[in-house]
Amino acid sequence: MSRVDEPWWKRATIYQIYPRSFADSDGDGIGDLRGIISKVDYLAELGIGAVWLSPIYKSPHADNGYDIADYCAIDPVFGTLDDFDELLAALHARGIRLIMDLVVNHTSDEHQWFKESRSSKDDPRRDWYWWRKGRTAPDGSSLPPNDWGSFFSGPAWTLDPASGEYYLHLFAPKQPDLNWENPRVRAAIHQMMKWWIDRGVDGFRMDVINYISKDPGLPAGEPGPQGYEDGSRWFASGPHLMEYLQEMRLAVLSDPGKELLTVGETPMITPSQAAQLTDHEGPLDMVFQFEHVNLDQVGPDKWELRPTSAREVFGSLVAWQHALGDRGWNSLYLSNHDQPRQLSRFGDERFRTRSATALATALHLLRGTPYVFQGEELGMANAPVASSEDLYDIESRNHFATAVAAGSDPDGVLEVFRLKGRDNPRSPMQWTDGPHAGFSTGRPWMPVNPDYRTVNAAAEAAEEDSVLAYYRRLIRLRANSDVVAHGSFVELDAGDPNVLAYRRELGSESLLVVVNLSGEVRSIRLGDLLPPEGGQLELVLGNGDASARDALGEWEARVYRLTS
Ligand code: ISL
Repeated sequence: MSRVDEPWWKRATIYQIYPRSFADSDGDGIGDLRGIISKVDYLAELGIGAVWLSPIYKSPHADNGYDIADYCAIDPVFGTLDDFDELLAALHARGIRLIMDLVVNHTSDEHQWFKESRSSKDDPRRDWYWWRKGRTAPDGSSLPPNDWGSFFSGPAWTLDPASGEYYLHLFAPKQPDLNWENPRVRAAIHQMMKWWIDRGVDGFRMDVINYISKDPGLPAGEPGPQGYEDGSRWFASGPHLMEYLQEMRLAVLSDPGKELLTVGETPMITPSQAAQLTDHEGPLDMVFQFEHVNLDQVGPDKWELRPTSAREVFGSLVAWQHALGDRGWNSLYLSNHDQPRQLSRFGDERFRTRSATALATALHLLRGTPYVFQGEELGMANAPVASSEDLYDIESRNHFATAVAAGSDPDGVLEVFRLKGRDNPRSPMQWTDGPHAGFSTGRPWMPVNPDYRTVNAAAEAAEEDSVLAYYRRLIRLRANSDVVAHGSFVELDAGDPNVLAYRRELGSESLLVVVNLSGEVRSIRLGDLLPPEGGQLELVLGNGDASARDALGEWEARVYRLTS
């Protein structure tokens, strides 16, 4: 396949920026667009092909911007539309595309649409949201229409006293769900997306996009956490999902001259559903599935945890390699703004550089598109949580209050947040060893991780064997390699469950990847990992000295090109 007719996102690495924590230009302690502009050369040097920019739209920030009050306005805390246009031009000038975060399962309750919808039962926008009468309890009191729980604790319904009706919010009460059954809602979203495309953006990451089609009866769910029902069987991947996404693709995303990327965030999606959404006729290019990042969850309660390991995580990712094969396309990620930092969760801070680069090697050379969450390329670790004062995320703050009120030990709840809370990845980017790690000249909205004095971009840019230097090499290897972008995936048995081994093959080209996903030395038999026709091994990338042919050091990763 020539480079001309391949989709650009099969060769690119995509970098997620959480604007609040990336770079602050005006000293208010919150990252902003001009801060990102000041870092575009850093992004270009990293070699990424696109930026996924988490929400920058007008918002009351109940959920750090995933509660949008105006889809076509930049929130003043992040800057202006002129700043946005300047950032877009600066990225494009460096060959970097920009993917916007599309949050359209819900709006903010401060969006004009919701204000009108709530104003009266007869308002033309009433059915732009899910309004329902409540039930009556035996004692005559009012109950929500069903017992679905919110992802952010409490019920998924809030009573509007003025109308006596309840509105649905799968997340916070300040995030009312849009009613996608209504064609006027869909048309308004399409119009907004076209507005951003006309402004020059290169695609969308679609927030919980498989929640937009719900069973209109909103039936009772299964027993869920905190005594509420888990309604996900009725709101995830509902009856009209394919229809709504195909309609969106035709209406907005099919301009052949634009090569727009669509990546859907799809919690609970199965491999067959993902293949249907992302195959050649599918409406999306790829999806974020959650199997590997939920292996540590027991049942429907996110906070009921069990131990997991890097090997188990990659076992799941390998299964998805087979499941999508050449039918669909995988997003490859281990962390993001909702997931703990992969070094702390799946790696080993005692082997920081080795384990950070081992995880990256194992992930990036799989078949799919890799995503790097800001700071991952530095080996940044989870933000410390000493007390409930260190909880900033609405999901964690609500759960902490609910769990402690129900009698849970506060320290036990904090320990669970240290393992799975969404504050873990959100501490400010660590640029230098100076005040506030060079993130801001003011007091950051969230403390910088104290390890910034040694873990920072400036220090690592100067070191040949730093995590940053390795990521630059790894990202360029993918960008310049047809076999990584387009090759098949061949799973191998390295003879040790802690060693991940696979080949990527395209015609006569073949890469062999072997990674020790543990903190112990492991023996391997490289000869057993060659294809039937054999071949010579040429080391093209590694995080160790590769001196022992048949033994991998702790967290050692090697990539060989096979030559006949
Ligand atoms: O917390 C999670 C990871 O375990 C998920 O439940 C996450 O909340 C879910 O994937 C939805 O995430 C997206 O939508 C939310 C927003 O809070 C997240 O930041 C966003 O990524 C509501 O918009």
